[in-house]
Amino acid sequence: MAPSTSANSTPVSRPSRNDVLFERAKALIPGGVNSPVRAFKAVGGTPRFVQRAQGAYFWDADDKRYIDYIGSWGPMILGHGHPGVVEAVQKAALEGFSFGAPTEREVELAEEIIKLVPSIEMIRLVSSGTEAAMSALRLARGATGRSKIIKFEGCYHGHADALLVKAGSGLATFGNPTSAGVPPEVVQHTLVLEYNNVQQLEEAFALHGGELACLMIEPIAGNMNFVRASVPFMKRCRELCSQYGALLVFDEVMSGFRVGLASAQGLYAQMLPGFEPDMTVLGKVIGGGMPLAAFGGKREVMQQLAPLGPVYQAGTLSGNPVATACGLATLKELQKPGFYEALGARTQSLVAGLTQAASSAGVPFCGDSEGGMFGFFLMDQLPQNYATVMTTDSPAFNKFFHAMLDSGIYYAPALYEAGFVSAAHTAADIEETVAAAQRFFSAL
Ligand code: KE4
Repeated sequence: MAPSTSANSTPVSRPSRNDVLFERAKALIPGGVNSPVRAFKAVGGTPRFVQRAQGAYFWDADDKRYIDYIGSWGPMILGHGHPGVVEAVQKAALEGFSFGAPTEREVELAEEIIKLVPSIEMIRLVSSGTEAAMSALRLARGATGRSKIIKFEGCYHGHADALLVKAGSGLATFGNPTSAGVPPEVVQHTLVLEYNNVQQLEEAFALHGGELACLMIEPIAGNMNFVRASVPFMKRCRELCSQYGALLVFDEVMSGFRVGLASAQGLYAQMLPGFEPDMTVLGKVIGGGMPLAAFGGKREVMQQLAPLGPVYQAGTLSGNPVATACGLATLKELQKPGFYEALGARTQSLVAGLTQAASSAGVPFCGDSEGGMFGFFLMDQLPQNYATVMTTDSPAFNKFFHAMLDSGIYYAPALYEAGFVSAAHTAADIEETVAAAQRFFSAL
């Protein structure tokens, strides 16, 4: 609350502009937000309305500064307002906002992504991760002539109907919708399994393998905070997909170019020689904060897409000329020598500092990170699946979240979300963050 003085000069507290804006927004926009997680429903309190951002920081409607560990949920890997990216976007905007016609920059971005992701031979640009995952799913079904798919509890692939599914009551039963408005028959082909459960995976393929179009997975699951697919589990995903002719689809919307230049698939290729997915879904970082996502894979699959093949997919703003300029400028910066080494070390220092702060106060705490993506849990051991993640003491998390927010540290407003460090975060920012956590944990 920002105090002010009334006529009799006694200080009166003026409502926060965040509160005022939130009330205005709630009257016009469902929940006052354009994406549910922004509403702070999981943690309570008033969302911070961002007025401006620069580098590792943003300033809210009360002009309070926060160290930003969300970075638009992943895209802002360089930090906000990187000069090279701003310049590229400004130049592109002056040349035209949208044409609905092919441009050279779409070709350049396709070339750049294909150069950096060897498993991708052809790629289609779209405007959001949801659109990319939905299109990849349709393509997998069209290319295989099969309807059934496997996804995993705790993995989020955007809000396309067929992917808004929770686990059924067993292997034989397929998913139930997680959202109203999704008819059960739309998800009847979606089988939801437990992440990292090899036995369940084997059983599902034994039962349904010949009917499976694809298995879609977040290789590092940022939608249940930060859970890695174990190497044995990922090895079996690859082997079983190959054995039964299902496509292995990596949803790297969050992990793509965030965990490393070769994305998560590059990490698994180091541990499983020759490993690669059949299709990859990308977003966030490749747009640098502008609406741009993509899906790509082997030529023989991708050529099933219209206008070449029978699988229809389209988009007015696909490959938008301003968004592609933003994405290209971002990818250019990521390839500079030492970029990920420095980013990874900075992120690791954050997780190590937070863990130390908690453990020195006797608070159960563990965390993990890869590149510029991290997660932490108020528990002793890193969870391996969604059910374990959700055993987190959420009131305790919410208390931590708000204490950090009050200290000007902005984490994801939900315990099942990952966090992100940018190249703009400094050692001093990490020290400030860890100090705030130390104050909180030692006061418990
Ligand atoms: P979008 O449609 O939100 O661009 O992307 C959907 C999506 C697909 N796949 C993965 C692995 C994702 O993480 C996402 C979106 N991530 C969320 C954060 N958990 C975006 C934040 C939001 O929904 O507002």
